[in-house]
Amino acid sequence: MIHRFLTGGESHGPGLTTIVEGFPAGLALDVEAINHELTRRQGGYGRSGRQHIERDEVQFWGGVENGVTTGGPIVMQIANRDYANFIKKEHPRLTAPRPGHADLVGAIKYGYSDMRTALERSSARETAARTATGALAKQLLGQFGVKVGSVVTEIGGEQADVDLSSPESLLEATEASPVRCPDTEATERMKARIDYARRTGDTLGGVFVVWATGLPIGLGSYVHWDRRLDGLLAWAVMSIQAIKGVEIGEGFENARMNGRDVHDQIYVGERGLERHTNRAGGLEGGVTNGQPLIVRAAMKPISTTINPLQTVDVATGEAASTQYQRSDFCAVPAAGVVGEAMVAWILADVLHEKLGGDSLSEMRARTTDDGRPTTGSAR
Ligand code: EPS
Repeated sequence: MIHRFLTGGESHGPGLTTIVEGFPAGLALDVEAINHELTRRQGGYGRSGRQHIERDEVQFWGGVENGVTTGGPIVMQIANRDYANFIKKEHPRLTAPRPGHADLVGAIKYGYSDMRTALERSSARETAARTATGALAKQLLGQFGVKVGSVVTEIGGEQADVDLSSPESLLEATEASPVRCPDTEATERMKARIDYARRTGDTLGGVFVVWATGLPIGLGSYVHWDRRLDGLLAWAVMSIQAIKGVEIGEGFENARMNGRDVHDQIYVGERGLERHTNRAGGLEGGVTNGQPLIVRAAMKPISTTINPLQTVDVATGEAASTQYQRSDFCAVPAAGVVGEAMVAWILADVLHEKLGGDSLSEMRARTTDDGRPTTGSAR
């Protein structure tokens, strides 16, 4: 991969830092747009009170001069406002691990006597840093006509009927929905389901779809396993906290159907080679095929529940109940925004790989006037 990024920081530490390496020089950054992505991630019905404390904004500490990337490592920081509250209080040792969280495995792996240390770094607070990173990637992709968005299609078993055939048309309705679902009737059902979970001291997961449009044919490769774009996308999206399943296109449904009904048949249309369907989700052989990219992800319910779960206090060896820590009831709408960030990150990388160059102008030199790569013809 050409691009790399690392994040550092804890949920209740002073803040989060991201270092982005390999990004091209010469990209004029829209900082407001990055902050807008951070605000989108903070929203969604069912979030915890923590989001009333935080007001995520990015500060640049390197790699940008007069608002333009230099090609050097881009260093971004996001402050944790809750840090000031956190350090004022005593925090009892956490010794009764929450099933489903990293509490137990983290404490055993790193030898902590207080599981809070595992909680702090494993927390999904870290996704704020990923979102800022993905916002950079989105801006690079935007230079080449690629758009990335997401929709929530399911929360707590409440499903929406969402037509993904021209995903950009869903943007307005999605952003207007408090659960980021373009189906207004399903939005109400999802909200009611979240209200019920809140009343019963429970949490919910769900499903979201990340889409990308404007992708040229030929990003990714089939020549090696670690260059297949479907694998890279699954890796990136699966790495998001609480994501337990990733599907490209209609992956699982296709597995139950006949091949003749699954494969997206090709014909010559107004825009050249066209397809009647997009069940492959925009990838064939781990390579973009010019159709919209469709990546679906399943998020498990948040593992911190008001009504306790059975556990063991590892300090005493006795049976115990989990202690409630402030948390979200449902973070699927926010996870969709993080999913966009991770998908954008991977797509920006394979686009840079395709076009080459150390600067935006060198990348542009390999494109036509409408931003498409100059290479790539079957004849
Ligand atoms: C999280 C627990 C909660 C969430 C947090 C993720 O933190 P707190 O205990 O401070 O309320 O709010 O998510 C964020 C802070 C965020 O910005 O998304 C966890 O355990 O993963």
